[in-house]
Amino acid sequence: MSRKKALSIKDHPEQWVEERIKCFIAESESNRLALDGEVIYDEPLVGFARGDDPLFRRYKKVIGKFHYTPLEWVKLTLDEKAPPNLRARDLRVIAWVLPITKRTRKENRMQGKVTSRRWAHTRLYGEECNQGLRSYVVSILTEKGYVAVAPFQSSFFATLKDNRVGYASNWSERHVLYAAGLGTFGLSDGLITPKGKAMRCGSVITNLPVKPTQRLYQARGAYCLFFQEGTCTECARRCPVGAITEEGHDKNACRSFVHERMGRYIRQTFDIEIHACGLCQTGVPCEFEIPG
Ligand code: B12
Ligand code: SF4
Ligand code: SF4
Repeated sequence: MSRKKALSIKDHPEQWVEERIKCFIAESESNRLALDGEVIYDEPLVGFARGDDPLFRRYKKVIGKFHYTPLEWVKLTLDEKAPPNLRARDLRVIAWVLPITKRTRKENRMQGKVTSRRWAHTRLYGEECNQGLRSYVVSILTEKGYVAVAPFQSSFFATLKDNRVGYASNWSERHVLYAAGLGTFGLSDGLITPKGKAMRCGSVITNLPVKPTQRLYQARGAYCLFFQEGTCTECARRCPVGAITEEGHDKNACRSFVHERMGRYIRQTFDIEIHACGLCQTGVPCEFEIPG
């Protein structure tokens, strides 16, 4: 990536990482839709959390014991290659938001019952780009001699159905972003960031000593109009299967629509193999900004 040279990793670790993530998204061919060659994501947002942030222990209660801490991820994934005596406080989590472009958001916004072609392509090829970014961040940090693990790419990563919280994973990237100061949860469960909710996200754990990003919120629903004022509920109106109500998000109804009905529809209509929906992420006040 060409804008690389200016900053030194030792003197400016935060800017060094942020610059590289932004360059990857600006320059990588993987950030282009095969449909028409247009970009998939706009400029990313980047944030950092401490490995010993008390939130990671709290997630063991909020999500479940199966949700690993950053230290557990490094030890499990690197095994004997993990530096001896590595402590939670030596670790940081790098997290990013990949905002979905205006054109793709607009196309999904026009839809009422089914997802749009560009949204489905973004789900498929945009996640490939996100995976490429996770690998890229791991490789540039490893090359510089730092520990780097992308839990989503670890053989220990798993999704599951828990008795209490329902569909979940052992590394929830939304919760990681919340810890890294990048956004708060909405009524729909979607994470609302300063670039809105129509986004995908990713994360890498490292021992590069970046300064944690300040969280400009106290409550997990701070950016959602429903949690703040009892108004809005536009995401509930947008959901074609009534999976969002004032009680929250029905993951079973959502998952069966997204994975089964939309999976079939996308295969038959767009000829690609992926499940997607995202109607509750577009045509809502939190689509591309913090509402209010
Ligand atoms: C499993 C999964 C699903 C499941 C369950 C979703 C869910 N709510 O967890 C299903 C199949 C339903 C699903 C659907 C979709 N998904 Co999905 N999914 C995941 C996956 C693989 C794991 C999510 C996870 O671990 N959840 C853990 C559970 C426990 O989270 P939760 O129930 O939402 O958490 C609540 C509680 O923790 C609660 N809470 C209670 N007390 C406290 C206290 C504190 C301090 C905090 C912080 C929170 C908290 O707040 C949370 C919100 O209500 C992630 C990828 C990843 N590894 O993170 C993508 C991910 C969440 N999905 C994503 C997307 C885009 C989608 C879809 C739009 C499909 C699409 N691509 O078109 C829909 C949207 C559904 C919705 N309304 O949000 C994005 C999220 C983007 C965003 N803006 O939020 C992710 C992060 C993928 C990515 N890498 O970008 N998904
Ligand atoms: S659409 Fe409204 S109620 Fe739903 S998450 Fe966004 S701000 Fe909250
Ligand atoms: S992703 Fe689709 S089905 Fe799931 S809650 Fe959002 S609008 Fe409803």
